Amino acid sequence: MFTLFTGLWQKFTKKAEHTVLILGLDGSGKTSILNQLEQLLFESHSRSAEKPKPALIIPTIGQNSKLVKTKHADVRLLDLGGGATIRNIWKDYYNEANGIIFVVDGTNVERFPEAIAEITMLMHTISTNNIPFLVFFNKHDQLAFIPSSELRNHFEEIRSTAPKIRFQICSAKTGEGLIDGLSWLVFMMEESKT
Ligand SMILES: Nc1nc2c(ncn2[C@@H]2O[C@H](COP(=O)(O)OP(=O)(O)OP(=O)(O)O)[C@@H](O)[C@H]2O)c(=O)[nH]1
Ligand SMILES: [Mg+2]
Repeated sequence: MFTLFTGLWQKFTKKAEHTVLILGLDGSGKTSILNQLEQLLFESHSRSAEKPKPALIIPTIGQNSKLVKTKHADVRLLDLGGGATIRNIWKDYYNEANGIIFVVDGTNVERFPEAIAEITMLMHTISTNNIPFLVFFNKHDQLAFIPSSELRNHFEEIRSTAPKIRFQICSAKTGEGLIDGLSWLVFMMEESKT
């Protein structure tokens, strides 16, 4: 009886855990975003404890994984390498995904077509009708960042193909936009659960 009760109690009180894949071309800033999010959420949860040391950022071969705690859910963030030859591992993780973050380097207009091609392929492979899809336009702190009206022109077609999609300008360097984007994603993942 006691076990049954504690089991039920845990079921109703335990926070949900979601898995989010962080995808995007090499050099777009996925690992930097992962580290900055960890830092920002760590600061908001434990002010007194020692801060984690920022990791040395090198191109990712394979994956980096971190569990971050938000108010409503725990989120396992999986940052997968974006190099052209590593991208074929992405599909091995699609089944685990409750949400997708796709990172675009907002300063690199020459690579927008490549990013759009990867997003289109992703949308054909996984059901983005159910899975919320957050596009981070990263590196807003840089002068070379493409104006938002121009970004919209390039990526508008993608926005119209997925119902649960959000475009978010951000900077992994300053932290701008990261929590807003992640909060939206958690909200959408919680909503899809019910
Ligand atoms: N100024 C600026 N630089 C950034 C930002 N985000 C990432 N960078 C830089 O961009 C470079 C690539 O960043 P990474 O985080 O390694 O990119 P990645 O997407 O993980 O790359 P891969 O692991 O190769 O797929 C690094 O030199 C970062 O310091 C940002 O918001 N602003
Ligand atoms: Mg990386």
